[in-house]
Amino acid sequence: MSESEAKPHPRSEFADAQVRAASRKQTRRSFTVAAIAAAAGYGLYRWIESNPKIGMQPAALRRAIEANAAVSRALFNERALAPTYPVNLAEHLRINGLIGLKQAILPESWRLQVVGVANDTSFPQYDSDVTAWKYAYSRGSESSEGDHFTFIPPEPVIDPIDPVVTSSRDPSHRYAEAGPSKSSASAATPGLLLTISDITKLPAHELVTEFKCVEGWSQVVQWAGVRMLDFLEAYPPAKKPDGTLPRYVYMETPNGDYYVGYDMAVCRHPQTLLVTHMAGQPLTQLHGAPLRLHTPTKYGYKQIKRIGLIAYTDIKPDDYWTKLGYDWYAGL
Ligand SMILES: Nc1nc2c(c(=O)[nH]1)N[C@H]1C(S)=C(S)[C@@H](COP(=O)(O)O)O[C@H]1N2
Ligand SMILES: [Mo]
Repeated sequence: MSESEAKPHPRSEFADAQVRAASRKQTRRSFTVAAIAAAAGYGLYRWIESNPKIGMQPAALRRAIEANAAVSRALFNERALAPTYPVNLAEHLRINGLIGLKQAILPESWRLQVVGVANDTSFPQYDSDVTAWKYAYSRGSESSEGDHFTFIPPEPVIDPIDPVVTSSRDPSHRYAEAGPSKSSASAATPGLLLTISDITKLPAHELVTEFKCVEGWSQVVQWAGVRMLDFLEAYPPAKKPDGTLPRYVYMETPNGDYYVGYDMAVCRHPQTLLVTHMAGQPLTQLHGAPLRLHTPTKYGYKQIKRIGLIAYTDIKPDDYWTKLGYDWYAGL
């Protein structure tokens, strides 16, 4: 990590050029806004990069993030696009954060539970209790979870001969540091159980963006999948009795260990993807197979790997890292 800090990043120059080109098209007023916000964001980024030892905890960093989030919320239209990059600048994303990925999941056992869809009973994928779905995991050693700091363990090997079928809440299960989510779907929640092909039949999209972790590293990554916007159109949220739409989207891993809450606006952002492929390859287990979320508008901790549940809700959802003191918005 340290050697890459010293090098000038070709992608920074590219981003600068892109920002300049985009800015010329904007009005003078929005140019000023973008420039102020970019300066604020760059300042924070430099501060993080120059900090010799960033863990997930320093209070100063947390305050800076909160201030930055307030600035970006005040200045940025939620739809402002993040810079994209030529694919030749894409790197291999490191593995970071294994909460909810303890055991390899058997891909054919994966379903996406979707809660809060309009007219859900009219879908062939309707199920009267999506929480009863049983995911299958491979037997084998557990990777050390709870250690959020960067380490690259070997990919767990799936043993197709001897799978262990567990419910999503097996009794031996112990929660990671932040504890259980308050926003998990309770038993007997109706909804849809989608297969991966229900998702990949939506229009395919590719995106090369910068992925930024709050710990102070970033990488340019080539993502492919479907837009969350298209998912929301295919499986639209039910309106509330007053005719308005729920304001939030909640997502969690199949075992409920990792969970993230999003504003509906973030999910409607055209660069928010439900990702199935990285660097032209299907996602690996530790990168969140078969489905993860990417949004270049938020830090990495808002980009959940191995999504098991998507729920539309009007109650601000629980969020793993927010419980441990991080900003809920995590905006960039
Ligand atoms: N299920 C799950 N998703 C997660 C995490 C995690 O621990 N578990 N960590 C988050 C954080 S902090 C980061 S930086 C990215 C890392 O993604 P990567 O391992 O593919 O680099 O995943 C995010 N999504
Ligand atoms: Mo992260």
